[in-house]
Amino acid sequence: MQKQLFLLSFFLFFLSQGFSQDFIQNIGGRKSISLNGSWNYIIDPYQNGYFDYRRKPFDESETGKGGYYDDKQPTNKGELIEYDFDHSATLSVPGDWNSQAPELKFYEGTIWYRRHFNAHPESGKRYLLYFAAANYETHVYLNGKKLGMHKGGFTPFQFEVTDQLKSGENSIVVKVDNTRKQDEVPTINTDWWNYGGITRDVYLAEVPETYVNNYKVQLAKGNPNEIDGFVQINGANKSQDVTIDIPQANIKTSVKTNAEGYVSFKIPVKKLEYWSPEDPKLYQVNIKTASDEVTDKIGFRTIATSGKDILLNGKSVFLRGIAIHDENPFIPGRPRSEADLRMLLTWAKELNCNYVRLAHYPHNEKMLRLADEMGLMVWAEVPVYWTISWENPETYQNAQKQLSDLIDLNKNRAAVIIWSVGNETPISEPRNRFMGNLVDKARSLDNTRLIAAALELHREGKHIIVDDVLGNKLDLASFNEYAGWYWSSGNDDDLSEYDWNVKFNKPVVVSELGGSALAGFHADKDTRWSEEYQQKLYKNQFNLLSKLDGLRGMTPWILVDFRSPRRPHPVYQDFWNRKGLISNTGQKKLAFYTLKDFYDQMEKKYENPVDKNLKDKK
Ligand code: GCB
Repeated sequence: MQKQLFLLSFFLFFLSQGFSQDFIQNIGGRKSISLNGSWNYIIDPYQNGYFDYRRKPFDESETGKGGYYDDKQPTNKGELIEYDFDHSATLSVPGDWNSQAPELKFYEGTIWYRRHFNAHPESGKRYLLYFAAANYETHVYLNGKKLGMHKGGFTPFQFEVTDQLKSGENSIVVKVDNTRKQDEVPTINTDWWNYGGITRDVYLAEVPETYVNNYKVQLAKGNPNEIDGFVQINGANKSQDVTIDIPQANIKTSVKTNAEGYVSFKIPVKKLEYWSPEDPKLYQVNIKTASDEVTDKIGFRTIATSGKDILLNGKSVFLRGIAIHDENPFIPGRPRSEADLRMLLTWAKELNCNYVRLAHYPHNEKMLRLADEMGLMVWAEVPVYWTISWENPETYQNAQKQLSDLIDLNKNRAAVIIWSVGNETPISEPRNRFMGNLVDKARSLDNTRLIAAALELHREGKHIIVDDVLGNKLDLASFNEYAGWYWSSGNDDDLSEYDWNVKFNKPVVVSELGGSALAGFHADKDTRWSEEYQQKLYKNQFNLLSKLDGLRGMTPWILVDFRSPRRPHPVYQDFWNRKGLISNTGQKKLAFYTLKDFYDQMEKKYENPVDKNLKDKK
C-alpha cells in the first residue's frame, strides 16, 4: 500500500511538474524558425519570480498567475511591480550567462529570460518548441502558461505548442537555474565551469499533423552487409507506408508502421563505402511518408573489439585522441556557433588525431555531426562524475535519462564509437550497482557501439593496477592516469621503475593523462607549470605507455585550457585548468608538438601492419 501511495504521489508530482516531451530526431533538418538572438533577462537570486513571499510557488497559486512568466505587469498580487522585462538588459542565446556580464561570471542561481516573436501558425500543422540545451533546471512559459520543466544541462528538450501558439506576437519566458545540488547529475563537485543559461539553440519547428518523430539507420551489429533501423511516427494516422531511400547506395525500401506508428527494418546491402577517419563518407538518407519527409547524412561503419584489438570496419585501429571540453577559450564560455565547434575539431586534426573524447557531458549535436563530416571517432559521455548520490533512485533515473537522451540524439552518427557512462567514480557497492545498471541500459539501447567508463587506477609500490570490478562489464580497459602530475616525480628514471597490471583482456584506451603548463612560461624541465615540464611529462609518458600491453588508444587531458573554479592559483591558473596543449589565447604549447610527433609515428605504425605486429601484437 505504501509503495502504491509512493508511486501515486510520484505520478502526481510528474503531472504537476509537466515534464518536457521526447524530442524530435534531427531538429536541424526540419522547417523551423530560430529563436536565437537577444533575450531580455532578470537576475533573480531569491527566486522572487517563482515563489511568493511565503515561499509558495506561483505555479501552484489558484489563479495560475503571478511570477515573471506573467509577462503583462503588474501581476495579480502586485509583488513584482518592480520588475520589468521591457527595460531590462539582454543576453545572447545561445550562450552561457557567465561570459556575458562581469557580475555573472561566478553566478549560480536563477535567471529569467524573455523574448517576443512572431508566428503565423497554419492549420493542419504542429509546432514544437525545442531547446538544444539549457543548464540546469529549466521552466518554460508561453504566453503566460507553463509548458513544463526539464532537468539536465546538456541534452535537448521540447514542448508541443500547437494549441498555445498565437498568430502574431507571442511571448516566451524561461526560468533557468544552475544551482549545484548533491543529488543532481552532475553533482556539486566538478572540475569545470558551471556555465548557466540557455547555452544551445532554440527552435520553433513546424511539422505536419503526422510526422516522423524518430528514426535510426545504421549497420546491424557486426554486419557490414545489413542496415538495421527503425522509424517512429507521431500523429493520428500512425499506420503509414515509409520509404527509406539512400540514392547513392541504390537503396530504396518501403515498410509499413504498426498501430503504434513504429516499424523496424533490415535492409541487405551489397556495396557500401564505409565511414572511416581517412574517408568519412556520408550518404544522403531520405525518410518519406505520405505526409512528411526528412533528410539526413549518415555514415556506415562497424566497430568491435577482439581480445585487445579495436576493429573499425574489421581492421585494427589505434585511437589517436585528445579530450575536449565544450568551451571556446576565446569567449570564454560555451561555444555559440558551428565555427566555434569547428575550430576545436580543426585543432584536434592538426594534432593528427583520429579520435576525440567529448568530456564530461553530452556535447552539442552539431559537434558530433562535424566529427562525422571531418572524420573523427568520438567517445561521448554523461556527467556521472566523481561522487554522485549512488543510493538515491531519483538520481539514478536522472542519470539514466541523460544517457538515453545522449544515445537517442546521436545514434545515427558513425563517428560515435563509444558511449561512456561516467568518469572517476569511486568504487563501492552502491556505485557498482548504479554504474552497472547504466552499462546495461546503454547496451539495451545500442548494442552496436562500445561501452566504456573512465576508471581509476591504484598503485602498490611500483605496480600500477587497474582492477575496478566495473571493468568486467565494459568493452574497454579505460582509466585516467596522471603519472608525473598527481603522482611520481615524472622523471624518466622514476617512471621507468613502474610496471602495469591491467586485469582485463580488453583493449586499453587511456582516457586521461597530462599536466599543467602556463603558455609562454619557460624554465628547465623540472620546473612545474613550465612548458618544458609539460613536454617532458608527455615524453616520459610515451615510455611508460610503451610497456602497456594492449594499448589501443589514448585521450590526453586536454586540447585547450578551460575555466575551472577549482583552479585559483593567482600566477599560473587564475581559474583556468592549464592542462591544455593549447592556451586560452590559442597559443600552442611545446607538448602539442610532442604529442603530434608521437601520433605521426603511431599512424605510420598502424598503416604498416608488419611494424605493428612487431611491437604491439604479441
Ligand atoms: C581528472 C578529471 C578531469 C580533471 C582532470 C584534472 O581526472 O577527470 O575532469 O579536469 O583530472 O585536471 O585534474
